[in-house]
Amino acid sequence: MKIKSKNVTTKKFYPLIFILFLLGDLFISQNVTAQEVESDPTVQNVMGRETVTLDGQWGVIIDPYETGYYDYRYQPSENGYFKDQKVRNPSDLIEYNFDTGPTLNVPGDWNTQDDQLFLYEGTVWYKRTFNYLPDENERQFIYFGAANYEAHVYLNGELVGHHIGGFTPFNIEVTDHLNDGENTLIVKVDNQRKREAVPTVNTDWWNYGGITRSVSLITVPDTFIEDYFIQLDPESSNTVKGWVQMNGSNRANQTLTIKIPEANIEKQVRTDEMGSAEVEFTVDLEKWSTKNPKLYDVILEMPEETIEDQIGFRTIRQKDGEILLNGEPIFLRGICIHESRPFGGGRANNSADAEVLLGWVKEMNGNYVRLAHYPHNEHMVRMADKMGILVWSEVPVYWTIQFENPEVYANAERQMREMVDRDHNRASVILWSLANETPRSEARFTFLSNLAEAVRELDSTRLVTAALETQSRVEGVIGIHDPMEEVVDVIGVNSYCGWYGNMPPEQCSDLRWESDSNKPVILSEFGGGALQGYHGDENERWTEEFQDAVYESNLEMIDNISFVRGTSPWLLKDFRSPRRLLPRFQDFWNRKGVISDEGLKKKAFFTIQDWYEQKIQEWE
Ligand code: GCB
Repeated sequence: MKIKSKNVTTKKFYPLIFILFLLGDLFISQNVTAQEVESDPTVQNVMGRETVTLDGQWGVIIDPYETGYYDYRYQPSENGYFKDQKVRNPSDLIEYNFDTGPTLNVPGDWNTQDDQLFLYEGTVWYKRTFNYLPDENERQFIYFGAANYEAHVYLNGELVGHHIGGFTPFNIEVTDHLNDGENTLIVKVDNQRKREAVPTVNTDWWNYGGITRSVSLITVPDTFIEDYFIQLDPESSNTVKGWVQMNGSNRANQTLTIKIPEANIEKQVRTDEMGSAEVEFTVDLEKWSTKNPKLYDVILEMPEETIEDQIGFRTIRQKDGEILLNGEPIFLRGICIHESRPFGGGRANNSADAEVLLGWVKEMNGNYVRLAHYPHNEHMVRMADKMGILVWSEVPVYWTIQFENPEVYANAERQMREMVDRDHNRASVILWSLANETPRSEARFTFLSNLAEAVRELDSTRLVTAALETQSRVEGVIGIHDPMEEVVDVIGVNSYCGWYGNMPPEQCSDLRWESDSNKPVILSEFGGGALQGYHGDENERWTEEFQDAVYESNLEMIDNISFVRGTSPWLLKDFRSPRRLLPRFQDFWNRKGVISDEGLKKKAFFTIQDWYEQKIQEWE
């Protein structure tokens, strides 16, 4: 196991604002203002910290022309025009008022909160005030679980941070920006699709906009534990390895104690000049597994701060075509999930949603989920830790993004880093996925190989995968031939026999598969659509019977593929998609769920459940 402590990033914001100030018009005319303002390194385990929630009703302004950001010459305003009215400059716009306008709930997508916003893509400004009395020896960060897609954050009339990427957390240090008493927080959220974005303009899911996950104000001591990575060494099941990263003026030469009381562990580490300390100790812990999702209380203690987390310890490896959980071969009995609420549309964003969604996976006899096609909220992975469900987590490198564009790569890598940083202590997460169904080219190979290298640098305890497309079919034999096989640890393949293409469902079971590689393969997507409650002949599309026939035949086909070590059919629940236009059957829903948008099970749910029961008999 390669241990590398987190890169220590310096806060880039203050110097930039200063440069902006000096360069004035010149800088603005180059239109690089907020694009350069980064958020701070993310604080680990926000759920285990002292926080004040900023969730609830926020005042909003729907601003399709970005009037609060660009003036009439289309020049951006560094601090936005929709300021806290108390600090408004005379030149600022006056034709707005948050307080007499509509409100939206945070966390929440705007599309399902207001009919007029159902198809809206653009800017919405959010505002809320909060009272706070900062303590001199403490530091504060505003934390966003996620905002889709681009966020500019203004506190008391000043731009304090900027973030790109709709599914990963970010936080901004606001210690020097908070007022004693009332504070005004304004966020510009923009979900316009862009060719150079990750994901790009073309996706098969709804572009839900807004502050989709919780917001909170985190308070930490002047020097605090910013992040830690505490996992089992995959090569040695009784060695705990990792690192701790401190942040603050006293981060060097700090002594920190790591305790696992239930295992009588109490180890001290000392930070280096950069505030990092390596962790390594030997201990015989009860292993986390799908049958026994044992979590230990892990406590990190230093004089000013104590943090508690619940961590499971397990190893995950691949060898000779097998996926090995704690050294034992395992078959992943899974399903794909979009981050949609269990009942109805809109984004899921809380622990109750996670419990229902993952509860269905358990009911289906599953032990694994593919969280498609972007990082889901933290409740999902925490719940998966508790329930003993293995997780495939991925970044939205989806279909045809601009592989040759270095900025696109930097964006994808940053999203990958934010995903790994948040979840690197979760036992449930075993697979980091680089991409979904990306077309083969040299540029794509370089892009994905670099992403794989980056993720392995961040975390060498988990496996790397990607969902590839099947590449050939010759005389009834499907071949997996993709240069990415060399790069990933586990090969994911999406294949829609019986749904897309001309082959009728019943013929899928006759297909044979071959793979160039001896790595384990997961059938990461397969299936078909049905309108729940619509019954008929199994040859009639959109009936539950047709969907079920697709499954029956595909599952028989999979039984004949010797190298498959997991399946995640597409998918648990119907989800909103602007690409799904067929009236009556789709009406903007992708109907490939085995559970309807209202949470009702279709026939295929039970077919998969039975097949997974067989897999349990075969593998356990
Ligand atoms: C796929 C994609 C998935 C789509 C699905 C479909 O291959 O990976 O995002 O939603 O097919 O329903 O066509």
